[in-house]
Order: sequence, then structure tokens, then C-alpha cells
Amino acid sequence: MTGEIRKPADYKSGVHPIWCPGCGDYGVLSAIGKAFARLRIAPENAAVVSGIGCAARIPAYVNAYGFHGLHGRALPIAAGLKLARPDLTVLAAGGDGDIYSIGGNHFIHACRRNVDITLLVMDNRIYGMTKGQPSPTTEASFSTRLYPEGTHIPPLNALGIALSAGANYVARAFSGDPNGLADEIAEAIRHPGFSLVEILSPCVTFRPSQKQWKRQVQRNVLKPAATIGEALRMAAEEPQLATGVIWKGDRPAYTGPDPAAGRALDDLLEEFAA
Ligand SMILES: Cc1ncc(C[n+]2csc(CCOP(=O)(O)OP(=O)(O)O)c2C)c(N)n1
Ligand code: SF4
Ligand SMILES: [Mg+2]
Repeated sequence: MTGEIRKPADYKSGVHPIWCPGCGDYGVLSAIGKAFARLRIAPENAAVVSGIGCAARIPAYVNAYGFHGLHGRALPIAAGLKLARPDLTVLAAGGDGDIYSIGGNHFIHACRRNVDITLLVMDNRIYGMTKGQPSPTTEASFSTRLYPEGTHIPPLNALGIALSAGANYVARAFSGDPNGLADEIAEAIRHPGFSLVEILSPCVTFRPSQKQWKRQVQRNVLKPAATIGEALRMAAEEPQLATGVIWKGDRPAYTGPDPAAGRALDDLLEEFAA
């Protein structure tokens, strides 16, 4: 750690968040500032990239480079940015719908590619921005206006998918503990390769019962598994409100093709034209 000493407040952009009062995403915003301060990351050396959703508004509120992209497309933008600017600390951030539903394909391949970025998924088990439709992580029996008796579809095991696809660091955290969350985000940033931190982040408007998470979440009970098999078992069997790190892998991060081994663009154009 060599950078200038900074305070969490240095990472506030000055844009006033328009999330509902009590939304869990405030805790995530606070934790990002604390994590950046702990790692002494200069605002001009960080970028936060998102898609669309309440959670995906977060780049506007962080004093760093930001990109508010298309729904589901945070990850390819974040990975491309990191390959082009390896000196930047790159976070991708979004909701359970943005990342796991419309962005699900990108999610799988981001885990597989293992570019050195950190993904924060603010999981409220609902589409908050579009007023409460079920998301991939909504419980099968949860009643919404579209599905009064629930969808009868089991929720996605996103941590298990991340592990199977090759993510190098996999954790679950809780937005109601910004100090603990800041430690987890800082650790995920420091770990090389693709890191997933799935953050239980209540939607107090469309899932008011999630306010109970404050006392229901089992904090930091998951510990890194010694084998990928054990990590997969934990992802499948441990309680869905248990938090902690379940996997720290040692895959080398993907840094892009070696320019020396590639073909020059001019040669390719010449060959194509011939
Ligand atoms: C291509 C496209 N399809 C659908 C939408 C509508 N839409 C906006 S946000 C969203 C889901 C947001 O849910 P989530 O990612 O869980 O974020 P939250 O609002 O819960 O934080 C949807 C379906 C859109 N903006 N673009
Ligand atoms: S609708 Fe839900 S997720 Fe969106 S800002 Fe309000 S509480 Fe947060
Ligand atoms: Mg959501």
C-alpha cells in the first residue's frame, strides 16, 4: 500500500442518490468508499461500471471513473476496460436481474475468462427498478403481482455457477454491515482474477420483509473451502443468508492476447484484400 492516505468521503461524487430511504444499496455505496480508502486507491485510478437497475445507478455516486451502460452489459465493458487499462482498479456492479438474468451469459464467461475485475451483485431477489417482478434469485413461492402464487421456479445458485465457470474468488456479504462489507470488497479487489461478491441488499419497497435480514443474516460463517468440490457443496447446501468467503482460487488472471504472438492488423487487411 503506497498511495496517499484517503478518507471514505473522498469517494463521494456529490451526486445525491435517489434510492428509496432504507434501500440496502446505500450500505454498498458506503462500503465501496471505505474499501477504496483502505486500499488507498486514487479516484483517477478506479472505475465502476454498471448496466441498468436501481443497483446499477451506483457509478454516478462514486468519485471515480464510471460507466452506466446497457442492461446486462456491465461485465464485457468492465473486462474490456481492464484489458485496455490494466493499471485501473475496475469494479462491475449491478442487481440480480441485471447480472444473472439479461446479463447471465456475460456472467458465465466473465468467470471463465478470469480478467482481474471485481463484480458486486446487489441481490434483493427482485427487479426493484421496474416495480417488483421476480428475478432469477426470487424464491419459488414468493408472491408478486405477476405471480400471486409464486413462480414455482427454484432460484438460481449463482455462487455455484460462478465456481463451476472458473471464478477465482467467490463470497457472499451483507449490505447492512458496511465495515465488514468494505473488508470483503477490499479483499476481493486484492485477489487476482475475477472476483464475485454477492451482496444481500434489501429492497425495502418491494420486499419489505428483507428488513429482517439485519437479524437473520449469519455473518461471516462461511470460510474458504480447500477444494472446489467443497466450495460447490457449500454453494448448494449452506443457508442462503449465510455470508463469508467460500473460494479463493489460484488461477492466473487473463490479461489478453500477447501482442507479439498476434498478427498485425495491416497484415490481416492485406491478406484479406488479396
Ligand atoms: C434491454 C432492457 N430490457 C429491460 C429493461 C427494463 N429493466 C430495467 S432495470 C430491470 C431489472 C432490474 O433489476 P435488478 O438488476 O435486480 O436491479 P434492482 O433494480 O433490483 O437493483 C429491467 C428488467 C431495460 N432497461 N433494458
Ligand atoms: S425500489 Fe428497492 S432496490 Fe430500488 S431504490 Fe427502492 S428499495 Fe432500493
Ligand atoms: Mg434486484
